[in-house]
Amino acid sequence: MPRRERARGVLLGLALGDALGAPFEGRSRVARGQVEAWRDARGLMRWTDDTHMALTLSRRLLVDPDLADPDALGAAFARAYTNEPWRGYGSGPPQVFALVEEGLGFEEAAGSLFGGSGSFGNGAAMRVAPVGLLSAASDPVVAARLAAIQARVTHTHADAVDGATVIAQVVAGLTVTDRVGGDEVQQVVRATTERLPVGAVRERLVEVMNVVASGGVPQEAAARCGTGVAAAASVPAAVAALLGGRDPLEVVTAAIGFGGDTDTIAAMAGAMAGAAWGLERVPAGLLDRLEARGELEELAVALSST
Ligand code: AR6
Ligand code: MG
Repeated sequence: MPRRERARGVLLGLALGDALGAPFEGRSRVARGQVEAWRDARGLMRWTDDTHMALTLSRRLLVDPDLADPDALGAAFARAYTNEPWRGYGSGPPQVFALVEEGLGFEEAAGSLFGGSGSFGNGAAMRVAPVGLLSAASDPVVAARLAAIQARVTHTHADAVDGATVIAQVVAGLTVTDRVGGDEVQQVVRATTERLPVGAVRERLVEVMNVVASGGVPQEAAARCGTGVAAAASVPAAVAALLGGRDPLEVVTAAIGFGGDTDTIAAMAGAMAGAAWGLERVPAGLLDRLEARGELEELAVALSST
């Protein structure tokens, strides 16, 4: 499958997971039939802050692919938030934007949150997938560096940075591969996990891989790591959905079924699954319902030729 098809799969997979998962956010379990009914409905499917921030990051990467100016990225996030504050943002990013208004730098402001520990939320991981589309990101060191730079604008906690690194490296690893079957996905996840620093994200990824390797269903793996907004829970949960699936719609539906932070777990899972399998098996009618579908595709193609 051509690289640009995988790239389209990443950004549309992210938006699809986000928009399909959004109505179910916060539920403890979501029945498959409920997700299928929403999948088969008609009308525009709006996405939330996950895709909103991923769009902003995509546009910035096209003008500054090294993220040499992180504060310019932060300012772009802040402008997007000011224009559309109703997208379902967590409490952290708007606090960062307000502190920057008062004169702090972005990283300094982000580092002061939550008693000085910085946010461990999944906000840096949910938006990072476009980093994995850059050809430079096929080097895992580059992917990790860019993931961390874009994270630290709003999320300085090690778990948030590690979570973003995982999504960026898995997307990058799968986007550059010519042929992807179940084995390649497992290999990319394992290599990514082994490169991570010791910490909560790595620990739970190991647990997810063990559950899946011993024949456990993704639901069981996700239940072990939790499905809340913490990066250390939701990023491994998204990986569990990826490891249990064979096409993006199936992966996203499974991820929503876990409950909890459904839109963000499904957005991260959808981006990784889109990188692995593209969109061939996703009904065109469903993609047509996605808000800003055309712009997402254009950005994906542009990023994958950068
Ligand atoms: N200590 C205690 N609680 C924390 C800490 C910490 N160090 N870090 C985060 N929390 P936030 P996000 C809690 O606000 O990561 C949206 O729906 C705290 O309750 O930085 O950008 C997105 O779509 C904090 O408000 O947001 C995501 O699904 C919460 O974790 C989700 O919210 C989230 O961290 C997270 O987005
Ligand atoms: Mg969300």
